[in-house]
Amino acid sequence: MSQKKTALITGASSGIGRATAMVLAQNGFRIIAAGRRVERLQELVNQYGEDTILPIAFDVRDKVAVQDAFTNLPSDWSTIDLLINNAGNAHGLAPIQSGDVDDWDAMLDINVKGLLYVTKAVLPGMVARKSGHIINIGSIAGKEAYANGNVYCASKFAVDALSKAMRIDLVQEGVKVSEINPGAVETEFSEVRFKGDKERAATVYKGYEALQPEDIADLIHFMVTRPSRVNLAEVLILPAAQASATVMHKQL
Ligand code: NDP
Ligand code: 8X3
Repeated sequence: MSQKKTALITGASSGIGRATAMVLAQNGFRIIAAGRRVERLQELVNQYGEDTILPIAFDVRDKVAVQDAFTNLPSDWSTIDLLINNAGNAHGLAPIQSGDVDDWDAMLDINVKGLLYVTKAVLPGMVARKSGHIINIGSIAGKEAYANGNVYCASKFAVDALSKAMRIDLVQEGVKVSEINPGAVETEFSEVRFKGDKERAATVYKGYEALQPEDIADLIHFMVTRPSRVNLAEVLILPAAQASATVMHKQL
């Protein structure tokens, strides 16, 4: 049995999740890398080896597929020490009166219900062992609503509420719950939000230095390597040029 800690990272095929998989793999963790794009997950296996990366594919919206993926984990990967609930995206940026209900469904189903399904599958082992750490990736959008952000903000406010509530419920079970709330991070996030419009996505990160996914990965590595008595419960991490959800010092 491996002495290394095992981290399950959702959304490991891109952006923050992928960078976190890489930083933790480089620092002695084994990673269960989850996402839908298996070819992206396979790249991690090619880079770090199959003893270090186990790719698993499921859509977090599919609660049966999520549960099956965990039930069918190889036995030497079934002890999960660290869960990073990262999979998520914004879909669209529109006033509530003209929002697309399919976009609303996607954001609530992925960012909120998907996080719950994965957590539900992983928690029994952590509770039985009285040990574990869950890190939820929220957002500054879960702290401040902004124009046209409506349902995405609501989904991240829900992540904020769930993180606080999970911390309360799980404190007596020996499971730590932490939340990271990033400002603007340059990933595929805006490409997804603007449905593949790369030009529009690029404007989000123009005129200032956005956070890079590695900045969040480094923070996660710091958080998970503190002494067991320490829980960095909630961290707001912004680009130096960002002061709030909407105040950005841009030099265009
Ligand atoms: P990316 O678009 O680069 O990555 C999103 C990840 O989520 C991908 O790996 C994607 O994998 C996965 N994902 C999306 N939908 C599903 C699904 N239905 N089932 C399984 N996996 C899914 O964006 P980021 O890295 O920026 O986003 C990661 C998290 O960080 C999100 O929760 C986001 O809300 C949050 N965040 C991002 C910020 C930013 O400015 N970028 C700021 C604050 C928070 P695949 O498509 O392969 O399934
Ligand atoms: C992503 C950051 O400000 O675009 O959560 O909502 S923001």
